[in-house]
Parts: sequence; structure tokens; C-alpha cells
Amino acid sequence: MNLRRLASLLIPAFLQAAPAAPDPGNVLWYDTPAAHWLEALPVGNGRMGAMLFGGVAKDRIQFNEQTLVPGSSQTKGVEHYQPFGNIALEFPGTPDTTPVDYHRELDLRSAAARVSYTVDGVTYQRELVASLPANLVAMRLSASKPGSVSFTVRLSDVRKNAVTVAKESLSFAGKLANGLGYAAALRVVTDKGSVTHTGEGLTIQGADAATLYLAAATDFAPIPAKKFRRGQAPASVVAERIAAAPAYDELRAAQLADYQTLYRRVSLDLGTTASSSLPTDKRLAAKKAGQPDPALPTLLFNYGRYLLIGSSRPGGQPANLQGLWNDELYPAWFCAYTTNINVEMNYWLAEPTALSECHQPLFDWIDNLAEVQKATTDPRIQVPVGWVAYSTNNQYGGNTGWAVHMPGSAWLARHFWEHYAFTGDRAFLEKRAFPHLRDLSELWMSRLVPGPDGKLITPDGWSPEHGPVKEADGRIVMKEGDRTPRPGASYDQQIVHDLFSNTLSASAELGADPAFRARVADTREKLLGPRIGRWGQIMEWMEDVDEPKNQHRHVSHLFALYPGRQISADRTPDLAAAAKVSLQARGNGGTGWSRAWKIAFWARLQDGDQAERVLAGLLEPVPASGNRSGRGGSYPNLFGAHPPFQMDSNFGATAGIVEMLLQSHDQTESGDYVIHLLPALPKAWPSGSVKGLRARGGFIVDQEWREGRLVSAKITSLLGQTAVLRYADQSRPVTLARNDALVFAP
Ligand code: FUC
Repeated sequence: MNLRRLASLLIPAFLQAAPAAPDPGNVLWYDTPAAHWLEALPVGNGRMGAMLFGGVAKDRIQFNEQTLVPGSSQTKGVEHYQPFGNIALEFPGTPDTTPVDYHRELDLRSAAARVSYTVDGVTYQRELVASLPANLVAMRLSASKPGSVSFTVRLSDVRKNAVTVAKESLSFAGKLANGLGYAAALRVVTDKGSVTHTGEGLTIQGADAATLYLAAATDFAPIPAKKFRRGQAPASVVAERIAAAPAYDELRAAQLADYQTLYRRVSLDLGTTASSSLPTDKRLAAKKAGQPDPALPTLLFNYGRYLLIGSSRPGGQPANLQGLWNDELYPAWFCAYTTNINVEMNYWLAEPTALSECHQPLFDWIDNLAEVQKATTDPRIQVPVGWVAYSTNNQYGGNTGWAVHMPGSAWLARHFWEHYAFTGDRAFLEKRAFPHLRDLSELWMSRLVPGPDGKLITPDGWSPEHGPVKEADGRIVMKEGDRTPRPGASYDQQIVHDLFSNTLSASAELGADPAFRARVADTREKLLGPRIGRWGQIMEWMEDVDEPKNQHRHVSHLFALYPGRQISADRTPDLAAAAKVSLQARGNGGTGWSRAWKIAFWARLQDGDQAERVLAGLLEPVPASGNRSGRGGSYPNLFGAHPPFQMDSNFGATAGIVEMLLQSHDQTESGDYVIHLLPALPKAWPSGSVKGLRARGGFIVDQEWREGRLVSAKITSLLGQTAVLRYADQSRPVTLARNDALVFAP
């Protein structure tokens, strides 16, 4: 029971203080149950995910496990990531109306989804959590009056396999068409009361409290080079797991210790306003109506971190297109990994928001993908060195029927470099990052050809996912989905440039083969670089055919601005000005991820107000039901709308907010990172603080500002590297020993 409830029972109403509104930067909350999945609230442990609807007479918990992935690449192509099952709860004798004190919340600080309400003077509470230490989802049901917890619980498989009902547990098992075995099991433990089982489920009567433990597993194992290794039978895995479940308090303590180690590393405060205390769905509406609510971006920022911790933990799969939360048999784009923006965007926040560990599943997945792709029989992507990804991939390989994505592997490889740039992990650099960077640099050095003006170009580029096509009457029109090879397309050129830059940095750090380094440097020098076209824009293709009215969602020709570092507001002001022209033409709209990307672009252009405007667009409410047309925004549970739901915009928004507050991509001549404080602070966030963000070179950065000006910053060095600290037009060198800190006040 929380303090508010306890107080309501013990203290006369007239003496009770008004209940404190939930922390607006850390709690999503609602005064009605979820009617739709996009209103339900997610918990996740990096393996399993569950969505709590919070109904009163009936409740539903929909769940996933991230390895329920059918299909194998070279035969059937990528297939849809599967929903796992559902738990249905029924509370007999409870009216099917929403009690006046109904409250449903997701508390990001303690990683718990909760429901509470009062019926006939008894206050009922349910709390749903996902624990990685126990590898379980667990729910605690309690009531203010002893003996009042009574309900029935059923478990179901989405594919309708039979459920086995035992004394205090329910379970099912099945196989997907590709032979992947899966199983789920649920166990009930009560405090007093009774548990009886019927043919369909379990009935709990007169308990003081009850705990449900849910386990789900498959026999999926990573498959280097197509070898399908089976693990232990899933039915016995889940049976063991629920049998070994710790008491709820113990499970909660271990889960909190595990979760908060990551979550608490960063805190953000952008201030609050009157509308910050409204329920979350009403805050979205109020913001759209013009009510300022800076705590809403704070909540979105924190949510991105919560969702990454919930869907990407070491040893597991990387966050897919929906993290790991999915209730559809045929989710959009297979709910897989798309390499021309989406899966990379999922991980932009990992290093700067101190979730470096959550980046690990991506590296494992890339290593596996590289093995699968090296063994390919597809003649289009057989290469002498390195490897090539498809546009859409899963754990078995790629979707051979859609696009080959030549520079995709180079884009993925930049994640390895970034991990090193932030953490300084030399063993990782040497053993895992450099081999990819080296081989892919060799691949690209062998693929580049001289273009019309002698500069080196990629022979068959692409600017996802459109292109200028000549009509019969000679007019050039932009065609959606065009995949015609475009030699020298800016996207490919910029990614290759970035690959070479990352390879040069890595090679220099390792003191690796100077002759190789000289070849890479020489080739990078000869690459066709970003060019400014006829209306002042960055040219998207080698020919100056950009159309100023083209507002395509992809903004691939600005890769060099973000996540790349070839275009910089400070180092290459002319190109930055051209990037601004391109960005203005593309507009502030687009799909969720397109908007999220634009936040980061504007931040890199050091225009905080424009970044905030795009962010406001990302927070425009999108109804949970209804058609899937429209562009971008947030569902009631703050999941990002493509539409349909894609989680890349959640992750991308968090990364974009980081870029508004702290940047560290630029380097001095001598290679020191420039730690740029508050590079793009918008007027909408006049006062605030952010603690714990990370900068390249191994720094923890805390900042506090008032009336739009930095008050102080604390820089802690984890690696003892030198750097340059910059705020507005001031700069100073940072020479700190390992674990030393300095305080800077402008
Ligand atoms: C790319 C985008 C689409 C969508 C898909 C998952 O193909 O162009 O908009 O986000 O990925």
C-alpha cells in the first residue's frame, strides 16, 4: 500500500493533504484503463516485455519474448516477429465502470506499472514489473482489507496452443513453422486464501494478496553462419524459472538494484508548468493546444532510456522496430531491424545517456549478421572482403526481396567506434571494432571508382528510399521507393567518408599498420564530398536534381551532419548553411523517426528553438485507434507513431534532446574532443539541469542553467584524456587525471 492510500484510511478526510501529483518527468499516468494496446503501459527486462491494460472488472497483460522470431534468411526471407501470449484476469463482483479514484501509472524511476482504485471501500492495487535477475514478469495484487483479493486468471498462446492447468500454474508450449520451440508458464502464489483450478484457469479466493510469476522462453540461439543451435527445451526452462521465483519483495529488490544502476546515472530537469500535473494523455492535448509543459520532453527523454533498458540488455537481442513490445501477428516491416536509419537510431542514445551496456546486444547481432552475410549465396552481395547487409534484417539474415543496402554495414560499424569513443575500452576496439572498420574500409577502397570529375564515387549508391526518375516527357520527378543505382549518391559518399574517418581514428589509437592508414587517408581525401547545389542545398545525388518541394521522410544526404561528423557548424560553416537550406526545405514534419532525426540535425546546427519546434511536433497526440495515415507524433502511452507504432522515434527523441544539451563530436587538430555545453538550448527551457550525460573521451558532464545561461558545469574524467570545454564563445582546456573533476562557471 502506498502512503497516500494508507493516509486515506488512517487520517480523516478533512486532515488529509491534497495528494502529490506524480513526478511529471518520470511518471506516465491516466485516470482511465487502457482500451487499446497503444494506451497500455510497457514493462521489460531486456528479454520479456509486457503491457498492462489496467481494466477494473477484467484486466489484460499482453506479453512478448524477444527471440520468438520465425524465418531464415536465405530461404524464406525475414518473417514477422511474433507476439507471445496474454494473461486475462477477471474480478468477480466488480462493476464494469471506472471508479472515481482510478489511477494507472508507469513509474520510470522504479520500473513498475501500477493500477489502483476503490470499490465498496476497499482499495485494490496491482503492480507489474519485469525482472532481469529473475528473468520473470511478475504482478502483485493486493487490497486494503484482508481477504479481499479474489480473481480468476487465464493464460493464452496467441497461436492458440492448448493450455495446461496444474494446481497453481498454467502453461503452454508450441513450435513455429521454422521449428523454433517456445513455452510460457505462469504460477500463482497467494498470501492466505485459496487457489482452485478449473479446466481453463485458476481461481483465487479470499487472499490478502497474490503474486503472479510469468516466464516465457524459446530455444532460439544465435546462429553464426546459418547454424541453428538449439538450447534447452523451453517448457523445462520456464517451469524451472517459475519454480525458482523469489518472494515478490525479494524479486523487486533485486530488480530495482539491477534497473536503477542504469536508470539513475542520468537525471534531467527542464522545469514544470501547471499542465505538467495533468494525466499524460491530457498533457499531450494541452501541449498541442499551446500550453507549455517542459516536463513533457523530460518524460519523453526518460522514457527513451527506460525503453532501451527494457528491451536491450547484454546477452539478449537488440531492440527491434518496436523495442520488443508487439501484439500483432503481422507487425509492420516485420518488426525487424531496418539498417537505413531505424536500427541505428535505436542506439543513438545508448552511449551519451550512459547506457553503454545496453549497446552490447547490437554488437553481438552485428557480429552474427556479418557471419551470415559473409556466407551469402546472393551474387549481388558477395564481396572479397567485409560484408554487405540488406535493408531489412533479422537474427537469421536479410530480406532478399527488398533492397540490398551497400553502405549499411559501414553505418553499423560506426556504432563500434562510438562505443570506444565514449568508453575508451581498448580491448573492445582492438578485438571487435577494428576488424569491422578495417575490413569494411578495404571493401570500400576496392569498390570506389573515379567519377566524372575524377573524384572517387561509389558505383551504385542509393538515397533511401526515393530517387529522381525521368518521365517520358523529360521531367524529373521524385519516385517513392525508387531503387535505381545512383553512382555517387551523397548518402553512400558520406557513410564511406565516416567509415574512413572512424577507421583512421581507430587505427591511430591502436598504432596499427601505418601503410594501411595512409591508404585510407589518401582515399578519403579523393572522395567526392558534400556539394552545394543550385538552390543552396546539400545535393542529395551527384546531379543537381534536388526538388525544393520534396519533403521525403528520409534525410539521408544530411548523414554527415548527424550521426556523422563531416559537416560541422563550426568546422564547415558553408556546408552547415547548405544543410540548413536542405532541412528547411524538408520541413518539420515526417514520420516519427524522421522528426526525431531532425531534432538532432537542428541541434547540430546549434538552433535550439528549431529543434524544440520539431520535438513539439513529435509530441503531437495520435489516437490509439483508427487509421494509420498521418505523420509522426505520440500515442497515448507515448510510443512513437510512424504511424503505425515504431519505437525508433522514442529512442531518437532522447538522442536528439542530448544533442540539444551536450555535444562532443568535434575534435581539435590534435584530436581532443570538444565538449560543447548547452549547444542548442531552446528558449522554452529557460532553467534546468542535466546530470550524468557522457561525452566522448570518457567524461561525465553535469550542467545547470538559469534564464537561458549556463550557471555551472561539472566535468568528471573517467579516462584521464585531455579535451576542450566550450560554452558559447568561451573555451578552456581540460586536463584531468582519471576520476578527477572540475567545475566550470562561465
Ligand atoms: C524504412 C522507412 C520506413 C519505415 C521502415 C521500417 O524503410 O523508410 O518509413 O520506417 O524503414
